[in-house]
Amino acid sequence: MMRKILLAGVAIAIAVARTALAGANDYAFEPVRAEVKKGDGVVVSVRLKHKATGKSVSEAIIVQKRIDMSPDAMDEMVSPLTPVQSNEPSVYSFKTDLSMTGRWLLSIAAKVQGEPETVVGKVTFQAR
Ligand SMILES: [Cu+2]
Repeated sequence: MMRKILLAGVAIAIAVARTALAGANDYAFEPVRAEVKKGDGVVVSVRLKHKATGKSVSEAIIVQKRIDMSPDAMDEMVSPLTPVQSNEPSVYSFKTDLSMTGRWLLSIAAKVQGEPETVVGKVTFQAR
């Protein structure tokens, strides 16, 4: 009897731990195309995915965004981002000016339905 109660307690503890682990890390932003043309009015697009299921996540609300050349040691080289309409609901697109060839890092934070934590992503784009 005691043993059964103990086992039930362990099972509950594991279930609670699993729930706590599920969170913002279950999601990932991926580039739609990691290579873009250098220039003004370039569109960069990322797709939001639920890692475990591989399903695309739509209707996320982008709460923060920044693109800079930190991968090429130019953190101060920042460009503004303007959201633009994308062809797919799970693709989030932004118009920006990539004035220099090299690597640009898009840092993005989003609110996903049913997920209390803010989902963050870092996606590198190569401007050519
Ligand atoms: Cu630069």
